[in-house]
Amino acid sequence: QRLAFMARFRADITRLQMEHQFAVDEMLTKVTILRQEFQHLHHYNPIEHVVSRVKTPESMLRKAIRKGIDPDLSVIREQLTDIAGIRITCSFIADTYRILNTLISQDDVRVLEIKDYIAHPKPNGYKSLHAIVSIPIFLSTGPVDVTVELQIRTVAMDFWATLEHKIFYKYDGEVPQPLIDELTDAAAIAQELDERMEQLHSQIHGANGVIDTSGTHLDED
Ligand code: 0O2
Repeated sequence: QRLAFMARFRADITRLQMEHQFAVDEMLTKVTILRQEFQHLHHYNPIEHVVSRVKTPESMLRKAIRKGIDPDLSVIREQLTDIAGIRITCSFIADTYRILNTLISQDDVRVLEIKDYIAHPKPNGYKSLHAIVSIPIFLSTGPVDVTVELQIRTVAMDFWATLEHKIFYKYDGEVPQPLIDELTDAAAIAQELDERMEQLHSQIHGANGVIDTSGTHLDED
């Protein structure tokens, strides 16, 4: 009986994982379309790179336990909002908002929550736009709404967050104060870099950051 339960649980969690992978695939298609259309219309690509991942069953269960979520799969599906994650890295701050707004204004994308850590950075200096959205995927049994976490940030924010994440895990969350101070300082430098690059960009491409295609324009490459 226990073995039958385990087999069913494994089958169900694999299905949950698959559904989230389909949702990631749907969102990635949307991002690819935006990227190509933008390039075509404005001769400019606001997206530097995109990464995605779906949590493994082990990682889902670990996070559920850490967050005190009942390890029942229907509860995990509802309360673990980052089983499917997509991180979009943009060149400039204005692009992060532009990409987010374009994605969430699509009819089949339902916004569940937005956290603007760019306007309101975390105390450690972490900056990023986070959106929890729900999109339908169409299975043989009918449509299923699946939650996806979007993280959108600039290259400088991503550089900082990646290093901070490594340091956080290296010290198991107990990062020594001098390192925390260094990181906070580095976050301020990353912000300054973002602002200066954005200013340069608008000087070249106009205030809206998009190349004016009515006249001569600079090639992005
Ligand atoms: P991992 O290993 O990247 O998956 P949540 O833990 O998601 O339920 P929270 O903290 O309210 O709840 O969500 P939030 O603030 O939106 O953060 C979600 C994710 O953003 C994190 O996932 C990280 O990926 C990233 N993040 C948030 N804060 C920081 C930070 O200070 N530094 C870095 N480097 N990344 C951050 P996980 O599951 O915590 O981690």
